[in-house]
Order: sequence, then C-alpha cells, then structure tokens
Amino acid sequence: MTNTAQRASHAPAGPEHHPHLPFWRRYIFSTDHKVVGIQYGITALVFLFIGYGLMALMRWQLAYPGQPIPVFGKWLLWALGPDMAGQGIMSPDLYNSFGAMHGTIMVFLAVVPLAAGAFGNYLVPLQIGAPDMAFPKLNMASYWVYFLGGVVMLISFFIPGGAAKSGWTSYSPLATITDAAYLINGQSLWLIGMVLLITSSLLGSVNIITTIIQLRAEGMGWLRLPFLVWAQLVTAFLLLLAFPPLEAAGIMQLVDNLFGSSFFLPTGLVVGGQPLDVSGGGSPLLWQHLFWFLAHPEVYVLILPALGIVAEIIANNTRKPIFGYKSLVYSAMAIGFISFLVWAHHMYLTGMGTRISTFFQTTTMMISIPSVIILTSLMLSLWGGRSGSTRRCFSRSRSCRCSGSAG
Ligand SMILES: [Cu+2]
Repeated sequence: MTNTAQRASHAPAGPEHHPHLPFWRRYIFSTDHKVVGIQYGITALVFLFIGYGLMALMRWQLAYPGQPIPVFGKWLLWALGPDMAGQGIMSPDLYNSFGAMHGTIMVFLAVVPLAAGAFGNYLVPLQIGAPDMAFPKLNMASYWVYFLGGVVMLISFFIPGGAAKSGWTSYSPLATITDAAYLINGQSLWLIGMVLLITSSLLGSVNIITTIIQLRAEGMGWLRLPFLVWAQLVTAFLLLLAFPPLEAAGIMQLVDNLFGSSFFLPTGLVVGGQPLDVSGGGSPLLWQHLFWFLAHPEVYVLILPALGIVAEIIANNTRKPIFGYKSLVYSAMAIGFISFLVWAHHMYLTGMGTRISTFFQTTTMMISIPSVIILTSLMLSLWGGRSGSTRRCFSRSRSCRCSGSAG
C-alpha cells in the first residue's frame, strides 16, 4: 500500500494539476479520469431523471386513461404535436414510445454509464494506484460517443412519427414494420443511438481492462485488488464480449429498415391481412438471440459494480476486511463466465424445444450459486463489525478500537 500511496502521490490526477490548460480542455474535453468520471456521472443522472419522468407519465396514463395530463400534457402537446399528445392526452403511439425509450434510457444511458463509466473511471485508477487510465484520449472519446448516442436518442422524440415504439428489446419484424412510412423514423435513430452507445462502452471497457492489467502499483498483486476493482474488471469483460453482437445486429436491422434487406424478416410476412413486400428468408429469432446475448450479461453489468461498491462500504463501516475475499473474487469471475451461457432463458416461448430449454434452465440455476456466495459473504462481513460512526471513532483517539482486527 505504501507503493500505491507513493505512486498515487506522483500522479498528475485532477484538473488542478493542469492549470495551464484552458477551461474547455480541463473540464469539457478533458482526458483526466476524474473529470471524465464526473461527466459520465452527471450525464447519467440527467438521463436517469428523464427515464424516471417517462415512467411517471406512463403511470399517470394507466391511472387516468384518456384524460389530459396535468401541466405536462400541455408541454407534450407543444413539444411533440397533436398526433402524439392532442389536447394533452397521451396517444397510444406516445405510450409505446415512452415504454421503449424508458427501458433504453434507464439501462443504456443511465445505469451502465453510472456503474462502469462514472464509478469505473473515477475509482479504478485511484484504487490500483495508477496516475490515470491507460488511454486518456480514448477515455474522452468514450464519454463523447456516449453523449452523442444520448443526443441521437433524445432527438428521436421530435422527428415525424416520434421515437422507437417496439420496446427496449426492439424485436423484429415489429421494429422494421413500425413507422415504415417514414424513411428515417424513431427506430432508425434508436439503432444509430445503440451503435454509438455500444461503441462507447467498447472504448471504455478496453481502457478499464488495460488499466487494471498494466497500471497496478508495485505490490498490488491480483489478490490484493479491492473487490470493486475486480467487479469493474469482470464488468469490463462483459461489456467487451457481450455488447458487440448487438452492435452488428443493430447495423443489420438498420439495413433491414432503410434498404429493404431481410436479415430478420421471415418469408410471407403478413401485417393486418396484407402480405408485406419483403424478400424474406430472414430469421426473427436470430435477432432475439443476438439481443439477449447482450442483454443477459447486461444484468451483471448493472449489478457487479454495485456489489463492489457495497463491499467497499461494508469493509469501511465494519472496520475490517470483507469476509471471504477470495470466494467473492472467484464468484464474480464465475458469474462473468456463466452469464454468457444463460441468454435464451428470455426465449422459452419461442418454441426452441425442450432440450435447449433444459440447457438454459440448468445454466440459469447454476449462476445463482456464485450470486448467493457473494451475497452470503457480504452478509457475513457484517459479523463482528465495529459499531459507531466514523466521526465518533476518530474523536475518541487512543481509546478507539476501530483499528483492531476483526472479531
Ligand atoms: Cu437473463
């Protein structure tokens, strides 16, 4: 830890160490990991609030269907036009687009950037004693590509036809035939936004992995890494390996939507009694497989950094190391690995057959084992913790028992 402290004290971290740089280089297009982390955090919280707002409006519609929404109804009418919110009443199309965009915003624009982008960027270099991320410029690019993806998603509310309406899962063929009357519709912008967001998470995850492998302070062996760093490392591998298939699939669905290909459109598609003029031969199930190959590991992208944070908080407040550190680390790795083998548990109703279903049921039950080990370790870590707030402990000076060992 001494080495860590020495290394960290030489680190040019923080914008205060770059007083010669102009404001926009220090705080806007910054390459400093702390500033990028804070940028991620603030942007993600703004999106979290927007996502919450969409949900609140949907709940209002469910509670008082067909009635004008107080206050916000007028704003929606003004911003989105009478097709979407005539007389301040939420139209079915608007409800659908709020549903799709609420899910997308919460998962891809709020929680992932908060868990990996904000906490990962800010804390990982500090906790491993690195001066900054391995690729600071890549870090800046990662944030701004994320920001651009968010802007594209938000713009989609205001184009003719409105935002995407096919759920956050964007299943084909629904996602291709909805709003097909508009050449560039909300769904196309959703796909472009997703390609940008996945590109951003790729840049970020390469950076976090390289930083943890290459920039650990001397003496910071693998099994001395704080658990949060391990959680961020496994998360980064999930982002690196699980997200690209949906980036490819997103581009394929975009080509389906814009240029009339049919990667995900079956032969003989009939919509509203009318046969649809598509060449067919594609597979809607292929989309579901590619989507859930991302979206199940996604669940662990959301929870692993949070478990890492919980572990740090428990260790600090009980004033002793967390219980079963090694089993936590190995469980996190096991979760990371098994999370690639469970995706089709979202697809039991697709008729994929009992044999495949059984495989995915088994792996899904298996992944609960490392999950329970982590939760049990965290709970047992509370055992024998020193009570009392930090302030009381410090004020008692010598008589304080906070530095004693566990038990
Ligand atoms: Cu799942």
